[in-house]
Amino acid sequence: MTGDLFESVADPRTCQQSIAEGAVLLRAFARSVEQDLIAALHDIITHTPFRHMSTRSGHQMSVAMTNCGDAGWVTDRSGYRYDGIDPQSGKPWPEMPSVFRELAGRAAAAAGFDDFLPDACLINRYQPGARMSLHQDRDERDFGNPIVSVSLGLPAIFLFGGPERSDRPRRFRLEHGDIVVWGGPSRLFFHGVAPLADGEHNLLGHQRINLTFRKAH
Ligand code: MD3
Ligand code: FE
Repeated sequence: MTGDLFESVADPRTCQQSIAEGAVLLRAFARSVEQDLIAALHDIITHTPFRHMSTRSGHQMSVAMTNCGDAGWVTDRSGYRYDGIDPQSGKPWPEMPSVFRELAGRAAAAAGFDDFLPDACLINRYQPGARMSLHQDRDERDFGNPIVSVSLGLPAIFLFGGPERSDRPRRFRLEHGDIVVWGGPSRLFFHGVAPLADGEHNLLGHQRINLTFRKAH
């Protein structure tokens, strides 16, 4: 009986904070399903392993990536795009697990975006030293849809700029279980991730995993 009572209330570690117009940080929001997320992630990477993609300019990214869902984000010498087929296997990306889809939907709703139905989940793996330089996410069809990001494993310093590349970024430490919903004007803000510091996370070891849920098409 007490179990039911406790399960019906929010995780006391969670809290909600607006960090820019349309951007909401949900601390520890993913913690309640962390085991299921990690189990689903392990299953995905047996089918479509992490790989270091190359940019159009031919540079290999320090972040390793894979995808699940109907569309996956890929980059190669022809540029950036969403593709239904994993170029490495020649097969469709694994289906988006319901625990992923439902978590993204609940987070979006908590931030005020109802009926978010992502068709793409880009999965980023940071090992110590890996980083992501300042960029905008503009490969999706409709910028009216938010992007939902879920941080797992080691903490990272997230760099959050503004609408211009030259806007000085603010720094946020994103920890295991934190979710950020990026909608409204913040959807097109420049952002990046500082080089990952080494450490050991009790569930994921020497790495950080970031899931970004998108409506690509
Ligand atoms: C702000 N990933 O995959 S997630 C990316 O931690 C990406 O792996 C970073 O940037 C990561 O494109 C940051 C947070 C994030 C994702 C998308 C955004 C922040 C965003 C889109 C617009 C504004
Ligand atoms: Fe991004």
